[in-house]
Amino acid sequence: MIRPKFISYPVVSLVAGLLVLAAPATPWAAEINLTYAFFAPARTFPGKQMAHWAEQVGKRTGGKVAVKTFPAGTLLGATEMYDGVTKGVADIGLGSPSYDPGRFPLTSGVSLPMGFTNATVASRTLWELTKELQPKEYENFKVIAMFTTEPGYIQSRSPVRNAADLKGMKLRAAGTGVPVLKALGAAPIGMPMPEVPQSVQTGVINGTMTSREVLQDFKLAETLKYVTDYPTVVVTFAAVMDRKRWEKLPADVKKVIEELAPEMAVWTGNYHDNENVGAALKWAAKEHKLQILSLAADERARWDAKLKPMEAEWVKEMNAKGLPAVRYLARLRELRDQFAKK
Ligand code: DTR
Repeated sequence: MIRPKFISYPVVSLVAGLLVLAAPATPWAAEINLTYAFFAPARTFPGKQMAHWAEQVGKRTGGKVAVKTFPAGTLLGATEMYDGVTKGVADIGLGSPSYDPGRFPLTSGVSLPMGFTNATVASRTLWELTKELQPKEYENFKVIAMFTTEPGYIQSRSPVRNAADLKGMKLRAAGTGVPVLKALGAAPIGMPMPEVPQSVQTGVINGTMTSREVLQDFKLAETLKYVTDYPTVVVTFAAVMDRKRWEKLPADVKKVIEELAPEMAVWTGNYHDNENVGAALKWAAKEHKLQILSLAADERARWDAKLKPMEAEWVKEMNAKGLPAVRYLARLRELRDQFAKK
C-alpha cells in the first residue's frame, strides 16, 4: 500500500522538474510575447542589434518575455514603421528618424555636420540627449533603443575627387543627408536603404552617401567602386513601442528594457565601428577593387565651408516651429565631447 506512493513521488517530481527546465527555452511558455519589426535584412547591423536585444530581453526576464523578430520588411517597411507601431501591427518597430526629418525634427539635429568621428560616440550622444530633453516628437512612443551609423561617405560609380566631379551627380541619401549633398552641389534623392541596390543597378542613382558597411551588406561594391574619404553626417535609428502598449507591461519587464537601452547604443556602435565597417571595406577592396579617394586639403576646406551654414539654417527652421534648437545643439556638443574623451 505504501509502495505505489513511494514510486509515484519521484516520477511526478521528475516530470515537474523537466517542465520547469524546459520553460525558459520554449516560446509557448513565455508569459509575454512581443513582435519586433525592422525594414532591412537581419544580416545588417541594425538587424543584429534587434537580434541581440531580443536575446537579452529573453535572458534577463528569465524567459518571461519572448521576442519574435520580423526583419527585411516582413511586417513593416521603412516608411510605414512608426505608424505601424501606433496601429499595433508590431509591438516594437525599428525605424530611421532620418528618413522623416519632418516628423522627427529635433532628432535631425544629430544628423547635421557635427563632426562625429564614429557611431559609438554619436549613438551614445543620441540616446542621452533624447533621454534628457524628451523631444515632443516621441510623445506617443516609448523609445527602447537608439543608435546611429558612422558618418556617411560618398560611395559612387565614378570617382569623386572634387566639387566638379560631384556637380549634378544623382546621389541618394537618407532624408537628413539630402541638404548635405545639395550644399556640396550634387543632385540628391531621398530614398530608404533597401531600395538602393536596384536603383544603382538601373541607373536611377550614381551612388549613395551613407555608412560604408553597405558596400558588403547590400553588395553595393559590385557597382560602386569609389569612396570619397570625407566623413559627412550620421543616420539615426530609433526602436519604439506604442506608449499605451508599454504601459501595460509589468514593472519588472519595464526595468529590464530600460536598463538595456543605454547598453544598446554602446553595443551597436561598437559592433558597427569595430567589426562591421572594417570587414566590409576589406572585403570590397579584395573582391571588388574598391578605391578610397582622398580630398586635397584645400578642397576639403571648401567642402567644410559649404556645410558650415547648415547649422544656423537648421536653428532658424526649428525656432520657427517653436522647438528648443539652441539648447538641443548645446547639449549635443557637450555630450559629444564627453563621450569622445572616454
Ligand atoms: N538608414 C541608412 C543607413 C543604413 C546604413 N546601413 C544600414 C543597414 C540597414 C538599414 C539601413 C542602413 C541610410 O538610409 O542611409
